[in-house]
Amino acid sequence: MPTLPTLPTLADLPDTPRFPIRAVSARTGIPAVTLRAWERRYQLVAPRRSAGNYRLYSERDIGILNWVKGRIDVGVAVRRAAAEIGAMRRSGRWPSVPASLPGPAVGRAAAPADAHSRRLYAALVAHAEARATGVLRAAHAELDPETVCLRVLQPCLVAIGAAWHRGEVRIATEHFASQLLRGHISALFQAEPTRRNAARIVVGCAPHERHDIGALMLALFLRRAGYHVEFLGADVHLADLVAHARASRPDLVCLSANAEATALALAPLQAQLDALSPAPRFGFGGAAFTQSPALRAQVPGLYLGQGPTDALARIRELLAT
Ligand code: B12
Repeated sequence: MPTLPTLPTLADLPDTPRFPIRAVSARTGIPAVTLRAWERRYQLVAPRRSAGNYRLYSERDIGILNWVKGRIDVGVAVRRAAAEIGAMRRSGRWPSVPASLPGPAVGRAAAPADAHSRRLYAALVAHAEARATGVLRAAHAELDPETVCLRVLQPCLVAIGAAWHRGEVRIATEHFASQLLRGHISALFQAEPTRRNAARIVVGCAPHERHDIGALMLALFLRRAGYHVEFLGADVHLADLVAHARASRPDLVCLSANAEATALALAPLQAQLDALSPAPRFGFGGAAFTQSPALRAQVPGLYLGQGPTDALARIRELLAT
């Protein structure tokens, strides 16, 4: 008699913490608030935490939640389904993976970030706003916000800039795309809770610098990492910033520059901040400093690295001391 292939069980699914609660909610159809309540009441799964203390679920966690949802859908009470899965786990007899379970192990594979980025680009150059927001929604269902920013939005903006430079898209198209994506990141930033008792960071752009999307991404990453972040946007006036720092006493001021001229305008700031008591630290970054490393030595202060991920690591060290 031919041997039947063994069905994979939930224990065969990878247990690496990867997915934020929003992605889990999209993949299971269980609202985030219910996921948190089930965790408290029934300890169905124990998601680990990101550096910013956000829940991260594994493929196996999603499998368990889908299994429980399947039981509820056929009329079993959640408490009972939780007890069933608990007993199976303890005995080591895990249920098999439901054939309909989405995810990389079984069923439809997730679209990689660059596929989302390409779809987003196509929607934006066609000025198809609803399609673009649909792509953003799909990307967030699969990826954490940091990955969406760095691997979906940033490459899309760079591609739009290059197409504008080659004369393939209009200025109006570049403006439409950058405004839509800026608005999207701004909404993510505002949806994050502000933390009153955390270290305070002010983020903005150098004088006359209008490219503020990179700085906004940095502000989002820092807020998600638990800092108290104030975002001032483009073209910050330095004397006014110093007056604001005197009154609001931030621990750190972070400014971004995209071009050499705006980067050099930052040179006097460190000395002006040093005159305050307490004196905030000053960090800078942005495309100008990435493209021209020699500029870093011309601006007193701390170069925070090429992107928000490097900056976050440096800021953690800086503010811990
Ligand atoms: C959108 C856009 C605009 C918008 C900006 C809208 C806004 N609110 O930001 C508008 C229309 C205003 C604009 C204006 C101009 N733009 Co423009 N613009 C762009 C475009 C298409 C996207 C920029 C962007 O958001 N990129 C995505 C972000 C996420 O990338 P980023 O800024 O580099 O940020 C990343 C890192 O640098 C870093 N980072 C950024 N800030 C900080 C800060 C810290 C502390 C740290 C640690 C890290 C960090 O982290 C980010 C994430 O990785 C780019 C194309 C491109 N290649 O980027 C052109 C581009 C930057 N623009 C360009 C130009 C020439 C201009 C103008 C001079 C055009 C003009 N003649 O008017 C003006 C300049 C205005 C000014 N004074 O600043 C050129 C710059 C060429 C150069 N290297 O000098 C580019 C590259 C287009 C091109 N291919 O030629 N622009």
